[in-house]
Amino acid sequence: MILNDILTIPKDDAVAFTFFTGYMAMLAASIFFFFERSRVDDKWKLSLLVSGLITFIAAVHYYYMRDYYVATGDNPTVLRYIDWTLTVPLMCVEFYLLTKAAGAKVDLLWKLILASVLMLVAGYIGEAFVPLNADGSPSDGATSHSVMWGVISTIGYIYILYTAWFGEVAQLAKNSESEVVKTGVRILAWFVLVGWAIYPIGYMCMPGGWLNTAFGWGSQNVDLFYNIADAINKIGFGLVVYNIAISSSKKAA
Ligand SMILES: *C/C=C(C)/C=C/C=C(C)/C=C/C1=C(C)CCCC1(C)C
Repeated sequence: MILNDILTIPKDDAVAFTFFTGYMAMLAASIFFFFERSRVDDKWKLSLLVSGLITFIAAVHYYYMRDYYVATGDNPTVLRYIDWTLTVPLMCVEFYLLTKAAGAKVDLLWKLILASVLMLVAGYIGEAFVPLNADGSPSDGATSHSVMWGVISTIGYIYILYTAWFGEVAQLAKNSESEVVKTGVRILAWFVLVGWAIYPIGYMCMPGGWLNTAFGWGSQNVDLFYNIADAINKIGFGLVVYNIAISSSKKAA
């Protein structure tokens, strides 16, 4: 059944294309991070393991989301948010591990995780429970529902953004003795500012969303944006951490 569906992907289905390439890229990245662990100093091994876990967890979810999408043509919203609920907190762990040597405490990690849970739970309610008519078109309350939950979600996002740019993470990185950590954390903060901002664009493509009503961007574009953003953020984020680890490892020099 699945084989049959794969063979019948329409040539012009960009969303299906990003699901397939996204899956393979996540898997390849995981293998890369797991193998490269042996090349970095011991203190970096956990960071690389977490990078590999982020892309591996995503790969498993892409495997299912891909087939779900090809079989139904619908947004795999539940799988998407399960994936994010596991991977975004792990990205918070990366920030914590990088700034730990400069004095980061576990409560920094918990604050970041709480903010990401707020961001994701609100986003999930906004997407999964948007009021629709029987034919899938947005019903009366759809726009206000998605705007309200989108705004609540953005509060969590802004908290993380603030922490990475000006708050505790930024301060700790500034005090770090390592130049590599300083610039690395700054690059990760750019990922949070630019790469993560792609997700709300996808969110606004759902029925009743601004890009959907104003520009007619169909709801399949939700996944197009999410897939592109995931590739940039999960693999890119991991590569930055990898670069920090390799550059500051004596072994690799
Ligand atoms: C690997 C997955 C990542 C880095 C996912 C990040 C997701 C976001 C930054 C989502 C943000 C959202 C908003 C800021 C408002 C609208 C709802 C969301 C959940 C799409």
